[in-house]
Amino acid sequence: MPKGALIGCGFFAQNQLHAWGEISGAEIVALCDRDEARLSETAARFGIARTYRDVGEMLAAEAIDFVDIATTAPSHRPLVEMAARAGRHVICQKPFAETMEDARAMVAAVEEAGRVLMVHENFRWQSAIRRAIETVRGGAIGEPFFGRISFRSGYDVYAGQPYLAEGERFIIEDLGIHILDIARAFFGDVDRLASTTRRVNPQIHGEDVATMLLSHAGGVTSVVDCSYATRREPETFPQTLIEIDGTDGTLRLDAGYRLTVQSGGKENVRDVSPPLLAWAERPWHNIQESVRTIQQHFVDCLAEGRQPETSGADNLKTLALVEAAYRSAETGRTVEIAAI
Ligand code: NAD
Ligand code: 89V
Repeated sequence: MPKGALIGCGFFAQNQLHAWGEISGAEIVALCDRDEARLSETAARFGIARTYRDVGEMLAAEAIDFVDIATTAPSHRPLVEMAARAGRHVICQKPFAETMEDARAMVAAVEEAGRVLMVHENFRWQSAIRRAIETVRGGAIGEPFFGRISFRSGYDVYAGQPYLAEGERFIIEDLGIHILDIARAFFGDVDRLASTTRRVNPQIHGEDVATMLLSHAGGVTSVVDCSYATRREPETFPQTLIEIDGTDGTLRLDAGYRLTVQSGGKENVRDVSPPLLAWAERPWHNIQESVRTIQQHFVDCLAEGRQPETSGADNLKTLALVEAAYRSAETGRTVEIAAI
């Protein structure tokens, strides 16, 4: 059974460790964090005895097959490159990198080492979104020609993740990245993107509202809109709402995980609420379930010798959309994705 080590015992890593406890075919045997308090608390909570404050020391001492990097983006490139040099497979949290240069270097390093690199891009793995993707791919609404993928909320994300209020970039890099990735999962590669951004909350440094218009290579036009400044009831955090028009019908994923397909004069409405895992809590249970699913996917890919759907190479295409969105908002121009 593959053995792994998790690096970064912070806010979100707790979900990853709970999920590892339920995944068959892999085991986390060591933990690393520079912060002694977080490291020892997490080690005690999950009963993992082997702990390190230094990643190099851990890689030298532990006979592990993979590392699960749960740190924030600035540390990703050095950590991924160290793991690649040590011949380990890698899962790395999103945002994979702050620049395309760093992202390409990480993909090249792991490829050169002949190992697997997956980005923990989990939103497309949420069960409700998966059901919608399968429905569209199965042809239920014919050929899609329009999509709107929308995430609007007033939830206080800064309480759990204070760094989100501090960066020059916020919503596109942190949350929009997931929503752009969902647009790619539905409609494929993107040729051009135009966007606008705005900061509504004066207490933060980056943008908390972004609206993006995507022209997909296959002919679909999609709108990806994100906001953490939307005060409405019911609060829908962290649900992504979806509407897709196809040549034969429409699909809607509405608030409350209600999936509606209208086609051929018929309407089918399903409740696609995610299960509440034993360790999960509302409203995060949607995201928490997807963590287990994506980590299981990684383990399955290792066992079967195939590339993960959200591989490092795949994620370069999502990151290019993030870069394009910032560039377009700054210049007021439509950006060709091939130029990123
Ligand atoms: P955090 O700041 O709470 O935790 C990060 C931890 O990493 C800290 O304890 C820090 O000490 C440790 N660390 C940083 N660099 C290190 C290094 N070089 N060696 C050892 N330890 C190191 O951050 P977080 O909120 O848990 O976010 C982590 C990542 O998870 C971010 O990239 C964030 O975007 C992502 N995230 C993803 C989701 C999702 O649904 N996929 C949700 C929330 C957060
Ligand atoms: O999923 C994430 O990356 C989180 C949040 C949902 C708060 O945006 O940072």
